[in-house]
Amino acid sequence: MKFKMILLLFLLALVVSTVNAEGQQTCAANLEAKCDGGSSDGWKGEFFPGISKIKYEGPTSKNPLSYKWYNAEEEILGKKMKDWFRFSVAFWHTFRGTGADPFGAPTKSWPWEDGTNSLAMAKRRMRAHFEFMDKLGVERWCFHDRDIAPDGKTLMETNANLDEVVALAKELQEGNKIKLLWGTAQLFFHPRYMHGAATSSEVGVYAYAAAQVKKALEVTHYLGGENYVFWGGREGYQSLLNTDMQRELDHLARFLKAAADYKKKIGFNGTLLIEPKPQEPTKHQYDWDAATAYAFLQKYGLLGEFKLNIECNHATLSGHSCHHELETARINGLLGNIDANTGDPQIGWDTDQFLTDIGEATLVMLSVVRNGGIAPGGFNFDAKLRRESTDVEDLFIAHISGMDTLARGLRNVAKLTEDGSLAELVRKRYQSFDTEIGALIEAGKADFETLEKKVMEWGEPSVPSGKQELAEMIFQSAL
Ligand code: XUL
Ligand code: CO
Repeated sequence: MKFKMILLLFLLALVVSTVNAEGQQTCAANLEAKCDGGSSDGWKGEFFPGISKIKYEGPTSKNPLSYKWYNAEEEILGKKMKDWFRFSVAFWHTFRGTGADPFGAPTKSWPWEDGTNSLAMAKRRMRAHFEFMDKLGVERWCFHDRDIAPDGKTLMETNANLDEVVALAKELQEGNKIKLLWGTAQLFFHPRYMHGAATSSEVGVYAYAAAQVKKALEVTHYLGGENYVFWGGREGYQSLLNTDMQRELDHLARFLKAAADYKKKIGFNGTLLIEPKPQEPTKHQYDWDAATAYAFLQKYGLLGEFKLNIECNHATLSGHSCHHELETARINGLLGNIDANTGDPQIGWDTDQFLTDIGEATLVMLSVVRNGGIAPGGFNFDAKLRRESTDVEDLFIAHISGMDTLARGLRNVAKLTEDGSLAELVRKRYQSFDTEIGALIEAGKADFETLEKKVMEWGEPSVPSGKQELAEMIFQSAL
């Protein structure tokens, strides 16, 4: 009996710490008083006193707090590096990530945190965030509504909390020449969204989600956001036995159409982006991958209203490479933004690590360069420190390393472009279509009778080597 009691208490503690640690988005009951906050956030001086502005020192530098490959103002392939990347810090990972996982408590205790989810704490955290970006030299950021401001007891109170923090963010943006890459609504943390938001079986939840997105679009617009993201974390199912998939997808389409209409109504010109992910937290998420999202947009007449935000770790979860997802988005005119991160080849879930693989970064940049860049999108570091990385300077090192890796990717693409042999290999591979009959086929003017006649005339076609190993050799030589 005693053992059962201890086990019950242990499980209860685990659930409470997991819920708090995952996001700390809800005011804990015992902190009610502090949740009301005060107007002053009670923090004086710098948040990162030992760290000065991060500078480019070149590849020979041994200083971990310097850029070795990312040189913001340097021109590569006709554009400044900073304009190719338009890097962004993800507020949720960098300033709300605690290191907690389903098996363990938070590991990070940043000096500016007071353990509450109060409004005063939200403001102090926002000031720390802007100092971080300024020192890093990153000019953009992204947020979820509930990362930056605490929930109130009613939607009205929650919106008022958000307005207060957003007003401070606007002031800090102007003072630091920092822009908002995108905003989004957090439609997955609160228990009301357990069956989904736009795809919930409950009409009240659908309506609540709509009200939340309405407000998130308004504040994103107010902050001059360049994009707005829809990641449907709980828009999916755990079992088809209790799910009306057709009805849920229809609801999702109605919801997105209403969002596109509201965007126009308030004069917001940012791009609306759908972020595909195959699963986690649901067993199946409706925006499985870029091709699924494309088919959905096409079916519901939403092409032209939305583009895609491709996240590398989501790509690998769906069984594709990041390069595949980027190319699928690119060739369909849907490449809108990149959530720059990577997964772990031995782990099956969304580890959200900073991308440090130079080969992968080069493939990513091949797509971006072919696309002519991704503005008004950018590279948002939807990536977090490992649980065991607990120094404040690790936040800087992680971003520097991610930026340097992508910068190396861009430099490698410049080498490949200058060399030209990879493009030439691909051109040659398809040159049989650069003929009269090839042109007819590509123009949709070659019927089967014409082609049969050609085969009678030509006989057996010649089939040359695909030269994959040569392509790989050329690619490797640029790394
Ligand atoms: C979750 C994820 C989200 C979205 C924004 O896997 O990537 O953080 O980027 O909601
Ligand atoms: Co993401």
